[in-house]
This record gives sequence, structure tokens and C-alpha cells, in this order.
Amino acid sequence: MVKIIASSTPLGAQLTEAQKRSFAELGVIHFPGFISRQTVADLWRAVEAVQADWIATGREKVNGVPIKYGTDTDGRKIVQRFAFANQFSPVLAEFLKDPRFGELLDLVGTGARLGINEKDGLVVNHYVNIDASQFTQMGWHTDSVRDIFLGKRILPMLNVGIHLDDQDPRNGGLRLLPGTHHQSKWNMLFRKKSFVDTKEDPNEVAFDIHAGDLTVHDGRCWHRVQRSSLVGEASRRRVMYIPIIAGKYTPKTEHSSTPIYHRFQHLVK
Ligand SMILES: O=C(O)CCC(=O)C(=O)O
Ligand SMILES: [Fe+2]
Repeated sequence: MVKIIASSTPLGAQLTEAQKRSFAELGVIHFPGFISRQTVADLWRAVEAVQADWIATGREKVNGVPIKYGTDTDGRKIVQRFAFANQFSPVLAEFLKDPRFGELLDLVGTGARLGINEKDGLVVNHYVNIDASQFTQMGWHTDSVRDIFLGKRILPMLNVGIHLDDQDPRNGGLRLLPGTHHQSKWNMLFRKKSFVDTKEDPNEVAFDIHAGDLTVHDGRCWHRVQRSSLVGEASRRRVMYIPIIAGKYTPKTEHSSTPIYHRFQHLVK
């Protein structure tokens, strides 16, 4: 049975010392009840509007980042991975102005900001376990490895997850190796075969997620998504990610080229 990481106290007006200490040690923190179920529903409606627009216009990429399409349980075409969704929706853009995101910047320090125009912007992952789905799991990786592919120095980077579905960890979901943000660069690159290795690890932890929860993980931590043991509707898992980054401002535009790491995307299914 996979170990479940204890959730923190809720995110209040300021990060507590205990929250900061725990994050520094583990490289991950789980805040319960960040937004209400009503807000979750409102955000999903906004995401669906973006999806309808992209399907209608046959959009393939956003700022050089490929959009992953797939099929839902009812046979309809859906977007399974969005990038820069915030740039296509005033509702999503406004949501990212919640001052509580600002508090999380303290976990990185000087120059930290939400990556609304950088990296992949606001990502939305939509997993569903059916034969025709293109997206049911994700192999082990660190988010920082993408910086290496891009030939950049590794700068601090956190990924903030806004979870839109309940996830009983016994059935699947996010898995992470706590403390791996303290590893050497060698281990960050080679501890596992990035994106290819989908095997469980004796030291991994899972999360008991309720829709509306927030997780924050250090981009250097190894993590993966375990495929749901359920199929169809019961396997649906929707989560949005916005990065917190530091260093030189490097916005992407419609002229940005496609990053090499996206060539791995066919391995993710
Ligand atoms: O879906 C998740 O919870 C994790 C996704 C992920 O690791 C990624 O998109 O880099
Ligand atoms: Fe990731």
C-alpha cells in the first residue's frame, strides 16, 4: 500500500513557519480546500470554453507547445493537455490573481513570479482511462529536466497544482519521491528513465486529494502520475498547473519554437 503524505494546514493569509519547514524538507506540500467546489465548477466551465474554441479552430499549438487531443468516454474529441490556457480565458487569468498565489512566491524568494507567459503557462491535464484516450498516466520525471533539454541552467522552479477532481490515492494519481529536490544534478538527470519509467518506487508518496485542493512541488523532485485502476467516468482526473519561476523573464509567443522535450510526449499515454 502506497504511503499517503499528510496534508498541511490550509493556506492562510501567510505561510506558517511549519509549512515552510515541511516544504523545505520534503519538496512538496498539500494544502486542503484552496477553492470551493463552486469555484472548481466555474473554472472547469472556463476550460471547456477554451477547449471548444481550440477544437473549432483546429488549433495545434500554443506558443510553440503542442496541444494533446484525445477522446472522452462519450466519444467526443477533447483536449487532454492544454498549455497557456490563461491566455485564452479571462476567468482563468483572473483566478491566477488570487493573492494567495503571491504568498507562495516566498517559497522561491527574490524575483519569483507566476509563469503566466513563460514555460507552458497554465497547463490543464485531463486524464481519463478508456481505450481511445491519449492520456492516462505519466512516467517518472522532474519538471526541471526540461530546463536542461532547453540548454538552460537549472533555476528554482515550483509547480503549483490546482486539483479539480477527488482522487483516492489507492486508485491512482500523483506520486512523488520526497526530498529528491536535494539530489545531485546527476541524479536529477539519471535516477530514472525520464517519462519512460512508470514503475512504482518503494519510497514514493501519494496524495489524498479532494477537488479544490492545492499541491506545490519543487521542480527538481521526481514524480509521476499512476494510471487509474478504474475505467471510464470514475477514472477522470483534471488538474491545472501553474509554475513559479525565477531568473530572467523569458515569455513565449506564437513565434516560439517547439521544445525538444515535447518529442517525448508520444511516450506519455
Ligand atoms: O498530472 C499531474 O498531477 C502531474 C503532471 C505533471 O507532472 C506534469 O505535467 O509535468
Ligand atoms: Fe511534472
